[in-house]
Amino acid sequence: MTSSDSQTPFYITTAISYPNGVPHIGHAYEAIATDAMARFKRLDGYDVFFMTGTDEHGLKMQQSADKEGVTAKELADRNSAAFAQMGRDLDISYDRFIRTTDADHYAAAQAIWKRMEENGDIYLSKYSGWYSVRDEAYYTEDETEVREDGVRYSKETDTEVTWTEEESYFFRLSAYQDRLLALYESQPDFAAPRSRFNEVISFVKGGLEDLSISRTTFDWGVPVPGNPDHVMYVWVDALTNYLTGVGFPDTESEAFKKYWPADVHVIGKDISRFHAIFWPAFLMSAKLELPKRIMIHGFLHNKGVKMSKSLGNVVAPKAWAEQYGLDSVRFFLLREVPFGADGSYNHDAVVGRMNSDLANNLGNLAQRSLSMVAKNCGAAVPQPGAFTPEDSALLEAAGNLLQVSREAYDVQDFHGALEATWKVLGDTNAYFADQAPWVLRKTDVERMNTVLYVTLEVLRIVAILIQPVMPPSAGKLLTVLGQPDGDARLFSAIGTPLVPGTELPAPAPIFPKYEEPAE
Ligand code: ME8
Repeated sequence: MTSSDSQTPFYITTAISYPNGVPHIGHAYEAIATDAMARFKRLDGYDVFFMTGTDEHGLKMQQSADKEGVTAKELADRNSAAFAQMGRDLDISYDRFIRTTDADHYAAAQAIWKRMEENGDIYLSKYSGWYSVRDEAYYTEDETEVREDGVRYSKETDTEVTWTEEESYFFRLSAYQDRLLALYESQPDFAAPRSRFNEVISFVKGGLEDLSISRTTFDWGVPVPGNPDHVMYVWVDALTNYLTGVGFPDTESEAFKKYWPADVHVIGKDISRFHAIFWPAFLMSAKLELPKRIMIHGFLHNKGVKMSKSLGNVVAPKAWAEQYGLDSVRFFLLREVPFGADGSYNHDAVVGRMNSDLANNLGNLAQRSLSMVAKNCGAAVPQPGAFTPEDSALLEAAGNLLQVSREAYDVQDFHGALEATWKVLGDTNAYFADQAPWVLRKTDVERMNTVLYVTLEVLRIVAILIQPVMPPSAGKLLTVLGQPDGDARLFSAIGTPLVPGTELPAPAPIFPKYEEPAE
């Protein structure tokens, strides 16, 4: 492995979740996708810093705590622990789990505030408007409507709004419209996918109003520097977590110099405006560099229906992983839904992917080829003869998967990377059936050895490349292919083919078929 000094840094984050409840599959989806991206870059030789965590301030947290009769901090402690536990349950390889109640985060949030103030972008005034506690956001009159139940809602998010008036500090967001549009123009990949980025751009083109960035009606937040009657609007504090994690306000710290600006913030579609409009404006005002990319994923729905507590269809990530196996769930989420689009999960779809893609196309191919090698080749990688055009084409296609996967992961197209990988596996299954090494065993042993060698070599490359998605299962496959932990499993090893004669352990099935539990 190269030393960390010579590795290119890569800083990736998830959104930080509100711990007013426990995590659900939507949170798990974001964590798993971001984890796959982080693992991919680590295996590709980058010095990765991956951060996730919880967003603990704001009125919503305070109100949830009031309902339960606990303090906001008690509620945050309990549920933040549940989010951290979800990370462990799902094999999420984060480097820091940040909490916005961490002491270093208060310092960072106050520091960015002061920088924005020094730049002349913060002023004190009065605010009145329709406030949604659920969204922690104000809406204009025409962004809301009164529905049949007599209650006023945000049209976009269907959450209840109430008329709120308070003294408030404002951020001069209106002054950033042109600079934001220039940013979007010069960096067409600043946010993705394009369709969601376009929504952001048209919103900004429609004109930006100054943003109310402090609250006086409750005190669960970061105090405004110099005016403790105010706490910061939770989104100012929350977005700043991305800076806290890498040492801000110490812009001379090693972590900050190495990892800022972030390479990717992975977030859901409901918070694209906060990340693609407010966040770059705050950073411009604070004279800090902007993140390179905002990757906006879609929402995951249960059988196509929005998850909600009242419908009782919220799935706990841990129970889901226990039912199908964690790696199957991780694979399903990244293979099934193009990242960026909305997706749906249901039992049959998960079982379908498990049984066809994993158990059949991958597991069965590995099991059949490796058992033949165990029986007929002295339990060692066979010595191939000369390669036929079919052999070479397959080996070349497998070798190309590294570049194909890199290009796909660079735009968080996990689905595309896996699709290309399974295309090669499909071709290898067809090749295996066509070459029929079990027949060659009696007619042409050298050719049998070559076919088995080519098959194992494809499996080795595939196993290395799917480690980010299914770390333990891919690891087990590499073990039965005689590839020890460490350098042999890095992407840099892809170009070094299997060495004939390498001893192989007894093959073990890795991707079992899903069996419906007995009634
Ligand atoms: O928005 N499918 O927190 P959060 C997919 N604290 N993703 C989903 C989802 C679903 N059904 N439901 C939620 C917040 N998410 C803020 C973020 S960042 C500085 C502050 C995603 O707990 C959602 O889009 O409501 C967001 O990216 C993340 O889960 C946390 O959502």
